[in-house]
Amino acid sequence: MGAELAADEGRNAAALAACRTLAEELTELQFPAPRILAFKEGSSESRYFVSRLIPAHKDPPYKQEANFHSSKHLTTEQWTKLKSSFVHFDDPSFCEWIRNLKVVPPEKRRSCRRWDLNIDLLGVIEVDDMAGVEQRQNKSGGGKYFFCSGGKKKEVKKETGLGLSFTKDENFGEWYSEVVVNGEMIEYYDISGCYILRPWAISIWEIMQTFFDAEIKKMKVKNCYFPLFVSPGVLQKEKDHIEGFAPEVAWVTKSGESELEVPIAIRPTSETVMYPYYSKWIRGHRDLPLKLNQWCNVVRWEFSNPTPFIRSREFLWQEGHTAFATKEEADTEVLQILELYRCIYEEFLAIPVTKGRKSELETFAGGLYTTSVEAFIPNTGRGIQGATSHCLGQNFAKMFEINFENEKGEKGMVWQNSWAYSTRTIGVMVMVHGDDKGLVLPPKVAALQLIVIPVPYKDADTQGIFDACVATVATLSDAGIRAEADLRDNYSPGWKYSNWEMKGVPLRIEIGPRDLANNQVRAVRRDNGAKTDISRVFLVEQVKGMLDKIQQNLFDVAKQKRDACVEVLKTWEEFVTALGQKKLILAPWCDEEDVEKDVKARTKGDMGAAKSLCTPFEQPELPEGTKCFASGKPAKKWTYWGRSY
Ligand code: 87F
Repeated sequence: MGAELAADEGRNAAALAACRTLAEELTELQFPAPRILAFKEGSSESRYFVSRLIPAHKDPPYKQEANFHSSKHLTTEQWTKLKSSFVHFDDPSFCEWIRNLKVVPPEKRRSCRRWDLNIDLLGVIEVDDMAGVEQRQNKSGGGKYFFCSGGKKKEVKKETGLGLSFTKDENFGEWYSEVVVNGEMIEYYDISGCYILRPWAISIWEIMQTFFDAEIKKMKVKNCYFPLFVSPGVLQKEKDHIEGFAPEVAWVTKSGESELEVPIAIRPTSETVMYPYYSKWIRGHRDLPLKLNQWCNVVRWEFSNPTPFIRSREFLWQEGHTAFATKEEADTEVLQILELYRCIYEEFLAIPVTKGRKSELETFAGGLYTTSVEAFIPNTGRGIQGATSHCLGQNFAKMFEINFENEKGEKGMVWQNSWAYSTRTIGVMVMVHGDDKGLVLPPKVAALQLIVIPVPYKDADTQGIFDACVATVATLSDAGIRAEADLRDNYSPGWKYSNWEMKGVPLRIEIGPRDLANNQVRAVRRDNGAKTDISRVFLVEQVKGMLDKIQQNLFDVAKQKRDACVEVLKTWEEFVTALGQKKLILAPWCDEEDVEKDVKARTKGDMGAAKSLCTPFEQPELPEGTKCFASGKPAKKWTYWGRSY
């Protein structure tokens, strides 16, 4: 057990030792020995742990009992004491004590092979044990420690409570973390910044993938798969471009106990993996264009605030890499792909985006120019890059010697593009549409577009109602609607309503005795709660119509909210005020890199600096003599600015 702990300060060492003694006393007769868990602030472990404690003191008694079996036996007084000992994850004192632990992270604790096992054991934490820890903590005068005893792993009762403990408006960050878990999109994992994508999320990804894959195939793009690993040699070749990204590259340095002779990198993107082979495969003009795409995972070892889907250390994406004989062909493709990205956001995810060009500072260092679709999250007032389509020019062709011979026998260098969208799309969708009841899925991407729930009151013809539910699903499925019935007999209709609302299913159909008698069903929309009775005679048309309306309404509402945040302004004072009000700013700009750097420097702070998001292709009129909002020099274009993810 000792090997599982490390503390680098006397005070912490003493506190941890006291904690260890207590754990030993309490589990004296148990085998194997107890383990003590000490978490780093903000690590996925601490988050996982705390997310199981914090809801507990806010939840109704039945939920508390489900999480902490022995809480049933507590007196009111003991309850009060216990509740007051929990601290909020975002409470500074909580952060402070976690910081005080100064625990050596798992990577460095060579002897601890099973950090994951510890997490697994979190389910056995008992209220009585916690009380014991509290006592000892007072004596030692150290921080607070949580421990759980190993060995006697108990079944944790399935959580029965529904609902979210945070609202979207009051605590957006916590709301998001909770909604992606309770909506069954992700599960936290014991490596910070890595998340399990559950079927509910993957099905959304697959629907977008099916669309995009078919579209790029129409453009004659072919799928391929290149290895996950990158040799340091080729990575070095691109060193000018990789320079800024270097800290994010993850390396494999060992196999078993032996050090690799040459460490290998894990792809953060595949330019350096693919282009040496483009050089080999492209010889003459007949080998062009070469248009390849791969659906894969990439790893970027981010250090700032990991967020499921939005900023994770491993994510899924498609990366397209194409090579052409002429710049014109490359230019055309950049925009064709960007249009597909707009389509994914606006038509599938019902999220309004702006197409535009990135500033010099925000352009991919290896590229010639970068275009993007940009979304906006009104709650946080932050812009978010939705997807990028780059024209790489001939930079990589030079580096990797991707040359070809044209019809006249002259040597030329290829023109290249690269483009990608990732699972970030799903996070943006959750942030934009989710509400205080949970996820809200646009029908076009929902694995399940409609859920049928039987509502059998006492003495009702239960079998008749169940049969009507099954028949309704059959009719809808035959018409191509993704529908299922929730016929579980261990949950009440009310529980099922909340459960499917949490998961964001766009439309719910309830069938009760009255509906059965009238040959109708009741439809309830997830987006606005509207209830409509539908005759079973017109079921398919009506449901199709409603799903279309929901899709459109989600987009319209999201657009209204985004547009309400746009502030068109012309001066620095207005800019600073608007930034403070979480606005998406459209301002005239001189388009100079130094001025953007200056804007960043002048807006630096806790919330992060403002930067240019994009110069929209659709430009409002720029009257002669308009000045740049930041430098006062003549403005060249209207550009969107704001804080961003
Ligand atoms: C992180 C580590 C190493 C972004 C990185 O956008 C390298 C990189 O090159 C890196 N993060 N990038 C830029 C990626 C550019 C480009 N790659 C292909 C795309 C689209 C798909």
